[in-house]
Amino acid sequence: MGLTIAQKIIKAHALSGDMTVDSEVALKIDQTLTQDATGTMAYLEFETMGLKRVKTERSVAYIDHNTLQSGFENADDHRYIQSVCKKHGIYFSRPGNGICHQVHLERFGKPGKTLIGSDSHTPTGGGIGMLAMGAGGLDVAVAMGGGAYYIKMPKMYKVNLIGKLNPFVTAKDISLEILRILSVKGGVGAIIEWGGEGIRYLSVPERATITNMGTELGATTSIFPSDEITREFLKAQGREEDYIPLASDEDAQYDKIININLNELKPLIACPHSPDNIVTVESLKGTKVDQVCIGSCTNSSLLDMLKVAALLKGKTINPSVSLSISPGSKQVLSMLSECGALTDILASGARLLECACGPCIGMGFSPNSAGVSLRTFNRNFIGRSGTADASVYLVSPETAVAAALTGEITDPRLLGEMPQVTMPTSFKIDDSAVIEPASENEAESLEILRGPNIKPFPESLPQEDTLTAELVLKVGDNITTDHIMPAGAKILPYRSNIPHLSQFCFGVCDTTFPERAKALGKSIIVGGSNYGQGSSREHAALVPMYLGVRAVITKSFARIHVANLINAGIMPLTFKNPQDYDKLNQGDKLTLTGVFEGMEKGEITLKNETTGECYLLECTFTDRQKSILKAGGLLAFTKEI
Ligand code: MIC
Ligand code: SF4
Repeated sequence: MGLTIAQKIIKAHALSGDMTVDSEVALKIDQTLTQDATGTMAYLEFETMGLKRVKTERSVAYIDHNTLQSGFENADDHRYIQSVCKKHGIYFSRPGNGICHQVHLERFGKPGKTLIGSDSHTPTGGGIGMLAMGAGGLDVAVAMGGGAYYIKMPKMYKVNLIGKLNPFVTAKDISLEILRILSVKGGVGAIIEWGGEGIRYLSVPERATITNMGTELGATTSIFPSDEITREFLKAQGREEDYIPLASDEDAQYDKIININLNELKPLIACPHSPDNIVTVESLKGTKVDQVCIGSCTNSSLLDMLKVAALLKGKTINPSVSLSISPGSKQVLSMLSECGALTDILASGARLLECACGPCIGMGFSPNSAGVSLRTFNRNFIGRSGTADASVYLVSPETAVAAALTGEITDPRLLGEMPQVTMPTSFKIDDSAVIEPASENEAESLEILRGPNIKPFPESLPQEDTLTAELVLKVGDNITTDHIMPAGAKILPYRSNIPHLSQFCFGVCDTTFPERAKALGKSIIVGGSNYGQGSSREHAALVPMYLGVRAVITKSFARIHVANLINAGIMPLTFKNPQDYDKLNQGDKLTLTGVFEGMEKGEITLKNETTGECYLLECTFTDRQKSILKAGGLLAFTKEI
């Protein structure tokens, strides 16, 4: 039987396991990336493993999230990460050099290689034909140390693009269309391969917009073939030697095939507060807009910015709109500046922000109260922008410009003729903001620079055979890691200080949670389906662990979060009968008995001591996962072996 692109890469990197759907496969990881908001913790974890050098082909640490530096905390973390990089063989991308996914695509990504990153949008690398996946920081630390990355073998989905996009309809609209079709749960347990004649018209950055937002489908990753377009991009980046061709076999089998007719696609928009809440832009015509943000790892490439500049050229933005532009990298910004496009952007009245995540993660530029913000980003979860009552919509750069010019949601096709914009045949290469690691000899004497905000890794506890604990919090469906562990300018500086961070846990749902959980000592959380979707932040597991959460029982989990829970020693369990969710109430006293035997059987009984009822819970842990839970988390387990 023929293989899909992802199956070929998995086969070439499998250290153990087989490719039957749902069985565990251990993968050799060629490259890793971290960003600063998850990186400090990942490097603290790497340090506890006691290794001298990373064992990957290329590991890069990016500083792009916590660049506001309104106190010493972020600057200290950056200095810490830089010193770890120098000593342990990691490349360090300085603040200002750009957003991890954009820079990685430009300078380091290679078709056919495996990449894991401590950021959920790592699948951006799929745009260049990499098998690129988001993971918790600890999994990235293990991979840096040469350890395998374990995945449940995903199903294979194929999306065929038919025809060609019309002017003002973009790769972002393709991302929104697939979200409309599949929803934020529709990609769970699957890898999405993109193909069909329509991909011939999509450049690597446009492909990367699509693989980037595949994360919002809950997919393990998304991937494009590596073809002549990939070669041209790599050549333009001065690294044609990194090119290899990669395609699926003619007779490859897919579990699902979806066709999207590009000729019929219209500009789309994701409404508050979920990326799959999709309608056409024209249906919201006339909605007043306060703020427009262009950038983020989804839409900050040179191509995106050149289109924005061409559409803004000679025009002035509407007086009621505040427009921000964050180019994805130093390469993008300097090329914009050299060709004069930056001047067109600035002359329109836009505000230039640095090459970083910025408003996407609530790091400044929060909307006004009850404001309407149109963003070219990938997530519009409630509160993420930093303004609790803001309405955030997700759109393409073209739709963003149309709103910035008119002051209201406007179909970009009304802007007239789309100016011709093409990608350059050679990019400006300047890697001076990437600091190389020291040689092994030199590294010996280097010191790690730690600031006072870095607190020790919290202690985790082994799972016991009987767990009696209170149901401390009951939440609904599609709870994101932004609900569990919010981010934003006020909280992000404390990512390496779990005790401080814990005060904000579940703040969006229930501000009394941290205090109540701490007072109980041991507790259980109950959730609906797709619990833990969104960001890869392991803090959404480490903080509950610190607060004494021992198990999370849901209708279903998102992939990265379930791995993070196990790594933190928290038991993720699912209802055998989803209706039992309705029978549990916050405050109920719960008991799990025969946990170890249950782990073997794949079924554990939950007794509700408050009502006297019993329910069956499912758990499909691999032997490795059972040992991790019994040891009290991955770090404890790694120390044991
Ligand atoms: C996000 O987009 O939510 C983030 C911030 O990039 C996160 C990582 C984090 O929480 O640090 C992600 O996507 O994994
Ligand atoms: Fe940064 Fe936003 Fe991309 Fe996350 S989604 S990596 S915060 S730009």
